[in-house]
Amino acid sequence: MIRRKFAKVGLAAVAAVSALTLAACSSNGGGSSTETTAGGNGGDGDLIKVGFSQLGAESGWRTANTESVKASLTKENGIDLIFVDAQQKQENQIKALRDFIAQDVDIIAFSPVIETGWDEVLQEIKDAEIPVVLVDRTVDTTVEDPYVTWIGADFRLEGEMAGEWVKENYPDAKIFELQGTLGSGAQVDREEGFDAVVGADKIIGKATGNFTRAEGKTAVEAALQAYPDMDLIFAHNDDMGLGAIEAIEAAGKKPGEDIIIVTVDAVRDGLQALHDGKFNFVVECNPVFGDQIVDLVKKVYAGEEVPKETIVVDATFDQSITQEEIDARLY
Ligand code: GYE
Repeated sequence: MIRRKFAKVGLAAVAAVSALTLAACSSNGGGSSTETTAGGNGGDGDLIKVGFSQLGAESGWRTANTESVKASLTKENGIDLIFVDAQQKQENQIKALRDFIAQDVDIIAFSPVIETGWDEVLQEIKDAEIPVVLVDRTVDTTVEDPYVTWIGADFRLEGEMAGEWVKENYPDAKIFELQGTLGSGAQVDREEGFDAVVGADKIIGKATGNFTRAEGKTAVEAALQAYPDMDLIFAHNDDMGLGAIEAIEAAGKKPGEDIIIVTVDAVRDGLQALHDGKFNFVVECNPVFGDQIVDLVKKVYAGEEVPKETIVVDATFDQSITQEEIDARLY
């Protein structure tokens, strides 16, 4: 059977991200906990019951995305949210999805940790006739029409934008690529886009840091030994780039000067590192689209037409960024 890779950029509806005030909700401690929306009044009869399987709490991006989801999918907005954090484990996610089927939710929303391995559970969801709103990352499945709509970023374009800056500014760089979680849409597509622009021969080594600061640091410690002549790191997210800074400084080198660092996400800590001269270029990946998810959920529930894809638009930043710009950002 032909494998289909869904949620690739194509005839996408481009949606601008509207400003959203982040609620000061408590941060996600990472426990595989199930939470339901608090507050609200009266019976839940009119609310749309949404099971949301978040893949984890591995990065600043994910924390901001979770905050945005929780701030938007509220009873005030007509949603009864069941939120489950999978701690970056696919088996936890599959279990959460099955629990959502058992709870007979109206809509399932989820952000798949990796692209493959969903065939069975997606078929079960389909058999239960529960519509799926796919969030952030993509799936690669044999199931026909596995979701109604997908919202997320154009990861390939993000990789290409990073690559264009490197090609323009450091055409002879010896590049080490710090990959995100292997097999995730964000890793696969950023890598494809970046490598295609800079040329595979420019990349002297690759390793994964699983999108976390700690694993990014460990991977760069090893890379400094294995590839002593590397002079540029492309990290698939800010957190791993921040881990790289620690490893580089511990080795007595200057991040941003001895080793150029290019990252993706543009969370506040990443942009601060850029302003401080330790990162050199950052491609944005905006996590604040909870309000757009609500909009999609309501339309899907009402049986209205929705675009197959909604692309969250990204910008890029270099060291000319000001402190005021950083302070004004939502995440
Ligand atoms: O870039 C990274 C996170 O899927 C877009 O996941 C997301 C990525 C994001 O861990 O920081």
